[in-house]
Amino acid sequence: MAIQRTFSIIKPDATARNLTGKINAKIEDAGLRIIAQKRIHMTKEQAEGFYGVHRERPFFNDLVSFMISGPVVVQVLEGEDAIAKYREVMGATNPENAEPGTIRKEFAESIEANSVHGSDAPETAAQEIPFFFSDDEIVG
Ligand code: RTP
Ligand code: MG
Repeated sequence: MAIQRTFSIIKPDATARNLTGKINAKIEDAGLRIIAQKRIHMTKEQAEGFYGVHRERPFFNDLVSFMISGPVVVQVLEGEDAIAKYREVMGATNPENAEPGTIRKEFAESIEANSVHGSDAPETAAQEIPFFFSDDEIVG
């Protein structure tokens, strides 16, 4: 399996509970390297653009409101099979269905306030990384 990059967000529910370090430990323990990271407060326009694929979904407005409700930490992760590996470390979207030991099982509050985002495919990662990072902010 090739070395890949994936895009991650530590969501407002997690930053509010001061969980950035604990989540980063799970990422690093899985063998993924944090090669870019910054704490930002997303604008409404950024959140709407980032989640544009979900525009028609019933939860879109709530999701945008949630993502701008507090600071987030955006990251680029690098490692072997990073996209699928991070999805595994995250656990299922709904924490009730997440495997023990995953970030969402341990930390998520609900299907919406589920602590982390991770790209779901190479094409998604290739769009999401430059949405928040310029090349010189990523140090592999
Ligand atoms: P993410 O994009 O954040 O990594 O999560 P995901 O792939 O596991 O889930 P996705 O289907 O892409 O949904 C994006 C985010 O929208 C919120 N959501 N709310 N209220 C609901 O039924 C509902 N469903 C999804 C979650 O924050 C989810 O992560
Ligand atoms: Mg998704």
